[in-house]
Amino acid sequence: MKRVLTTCPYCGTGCCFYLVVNDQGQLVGVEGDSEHVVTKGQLCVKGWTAYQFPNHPDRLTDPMIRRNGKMVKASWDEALNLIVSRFKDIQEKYGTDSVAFFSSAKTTNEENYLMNKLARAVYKTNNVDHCARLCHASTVVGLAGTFGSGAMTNSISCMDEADCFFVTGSNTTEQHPLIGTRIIRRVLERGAKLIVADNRKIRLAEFADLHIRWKNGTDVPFLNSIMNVIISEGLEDKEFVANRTENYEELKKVVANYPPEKAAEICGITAEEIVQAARMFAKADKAMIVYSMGITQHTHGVDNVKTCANLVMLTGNLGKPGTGVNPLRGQNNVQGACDMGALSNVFTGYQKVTDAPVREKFEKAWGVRNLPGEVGLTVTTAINAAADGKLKGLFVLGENPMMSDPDQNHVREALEALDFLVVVDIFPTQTSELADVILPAACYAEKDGTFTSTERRVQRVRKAVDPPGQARADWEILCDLAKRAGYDGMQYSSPSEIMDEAASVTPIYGGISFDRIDQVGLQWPCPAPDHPGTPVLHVGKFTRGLGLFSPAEYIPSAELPDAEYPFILSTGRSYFHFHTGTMTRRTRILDREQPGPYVEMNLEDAKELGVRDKEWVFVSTRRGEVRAKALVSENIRQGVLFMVFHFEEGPANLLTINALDPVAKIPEYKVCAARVRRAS
Ligand SMILES: Nc1nc2c(c(=O)[nH]1)N[C@H]1C(S)=C(S)[C@@H](COP(=O)(O)OP(=O)(O)OC[C@H]3O[C@@H](n4cnc5c(=O)[nH]c(N)nc54)[C@H](O)[C@@H]3O)O[C@H]1N2
Ligand SMILES: Nc1nc2c(c(=O)[nH]1)N[C@H]1C(S)=C(S)[C@@H](COP(=O)(O)OP(=O)(O)OC[C@H]3O[C@@H](n4cnc5c(=O)[nH]c(N)nc54)[C@H](O)[C@@H]3O)O[C@H]1N2
Ligand code: SF4
Ligand SMILES: [Mo]
Repeated sequence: MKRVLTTCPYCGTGCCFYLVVNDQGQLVGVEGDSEHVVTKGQLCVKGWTAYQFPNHPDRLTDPMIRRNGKMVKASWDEALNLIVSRFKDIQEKYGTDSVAFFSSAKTTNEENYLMNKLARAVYKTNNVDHCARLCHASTVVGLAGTFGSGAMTNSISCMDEADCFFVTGSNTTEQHPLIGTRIIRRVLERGAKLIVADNRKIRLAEFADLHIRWKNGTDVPFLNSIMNVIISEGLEDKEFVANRTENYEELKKVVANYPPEKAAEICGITAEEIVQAARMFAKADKAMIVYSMGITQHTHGVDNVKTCANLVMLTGNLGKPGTGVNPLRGQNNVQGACDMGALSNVFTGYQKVTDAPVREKFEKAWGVRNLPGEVGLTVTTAINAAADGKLKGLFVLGENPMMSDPDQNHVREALEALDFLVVVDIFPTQTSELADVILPAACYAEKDGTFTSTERRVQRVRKAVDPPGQARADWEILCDLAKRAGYDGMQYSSPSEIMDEAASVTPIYGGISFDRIDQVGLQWPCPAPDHPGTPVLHVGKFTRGLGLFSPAEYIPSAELPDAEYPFILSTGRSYFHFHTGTMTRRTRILDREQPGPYVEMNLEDAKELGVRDKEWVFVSTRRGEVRAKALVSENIRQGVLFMVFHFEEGPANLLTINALDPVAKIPEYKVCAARVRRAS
């Protein structure tokens, strides 16, 4: 038996574990890493079972090409040459920006760096993006605007020092289990206060001092009103506001419009709840906000994020342990994919494509001329452009937009309108069904590299076994493709060499190398080889200098309930499955625990519709209709439905609305109007 230390391929918590390999070179188990700095050997059920899916017989093993409408096996030579020639034809016929690249938060930093390089240096387009667009795009924009850096301000271990947690729009125990248990431990063992704002009775709510169940989409008036109370009771941190921030007068003016009585009415709660939350948060010595998709996935997602930042600045909870604005990043490497420039507006380290000196630096480093200076298409706007016939070629590596993007019929229409679609994945997916070329990739257990966790910690991923059949690591595929496209600046002998190059052009990663993170990962910013990494951001000074109060007014969600569609439909995830289910639905234990689509609904609503628990219902919106099992309880607010997007046979994204935040371009997954009827 061999044990290989690596990092979990599921969520952004960043637990590390040993993959156990038998003498036939097969993965047979997982062992916790008791030395791990953050989680000390603990894992959730997805981590414990992460050795199973790589062995699944459905793994892609050969390149495939569509011939006369059918997918047939092909050689790597044929498949890669076809991609090069079709992309060349498309760009010649329709222009440089008629092709786009979707990168992947499932793949390594090194692979995301290469996607950013392939799109920009070889194909001369900024049309490169990834699922952060569907996830924390609002965070990246909102916190960059207020603080100057769009990442989690503090560390996971900081939670052991907090006196008050404000958890909003994060189902922490299910989605970031090892962070959820950490919060519970602090509450139970040290009496830290816990405010949970979620209209579902999530597990954390059982431990909360205050559980607030307002209407989805009303975070801005709720948080503004909390600040209104803090200011009117003189509970703000006057010294912090005076010395570390700007634009306070503007904030005061805006939050003055949200007295508790008025906000309570918009939010569907009591004024008393707002006052209590305000006092609890402001009076704590060290308080932090922990948030996730409930805050970001709205047409006013950036406003939500900025409003969270305002509250934390107002109470002086920044730049020290136990505090901060802590957006929990979702995918195992979504932080890293952003850091490595898989975003349509920035190169690595958030260096803007619109800055001429930045472009010059990358032109020199990559040995190319004329890097494009206009912001490219995002995952969401690329799909729209394809539907409009403006985007003709799409290269999707490690994403499944058919199941994860909003409004599935629209996505299908868009992908079918393309001239040429390439999918690189480890399994066949709903997206690869529409592809012209499919390339088989090695999974996390079959390659070397690094992932960056939610707390900005760069950690090693190590090869434990060989990939199945002809499958190759994404980085090898990308290098081969670049060479065939006539670019000789993308040849590497190992991922370590790729990281060295990425570090040399990325100040926040400047001191990171495989040698340094061999045993313990480092947290960026880590600008130099002797820098110890940075557990807490904005100590003494914000990245942008002063913190910028950025007040926002309430803007209602794009589609609200009416007589025809009387419910708010909200979507998200569950403990046992991950996203579009490609990996967890191929893991026995997980699939057994949760075998199919369901919709959570309130008991009173169910009574009125004559729906019983576990009965099949149809949920419909203006976009489509889905069959799911009703889960009836008091765990969800009346008038609200909740569905997960894991199941192909009941795809929540057939129902969701393609409405975007105007700046972040993130979809409104958390609110649309729906109705329910019995299926029999
Ligand atoms: N098991 C598992 N773990 C995962 C994932 C997975 O698919 N499965 N995915 C990973 C990824 S990529 C991500 S981004 C994270 C996401 O992690 P979370 O954001 O924690 O998960 P969600 O279920 O999307 O939504 C969180 C909560 O937001 C609440 N909510 C809905 N509407 C609103 C609103 O208007 N305002 C507020 N404040 N809250 C609202 C919902 O009731 C829900 O409980 O999880 C990561 N971890
Ligand atoms: N309705 C609704 N929709 C949502 C959300 C929501 O809350 N509600 N949340 C959104 C969020 S936060 C996110 S992050 C997105 C996620 O959206 P996606 O990223 O599209 O979803 P995943 O299922 O994680 O897709 C990852 C793909 O990568 C493949 N893969 C895994 N490892 C590798 C590898 O090493 N190499 C390659 N090449 N492929 C690999 C997997 O098989 C899978 O097909 O979904 C979004 N969609
Ligand atoms: S908490 Fe996240 S990183 Fe840790 S084992 Fe579970 S899925 Fe993996
Ligand atoms: Mo996400």
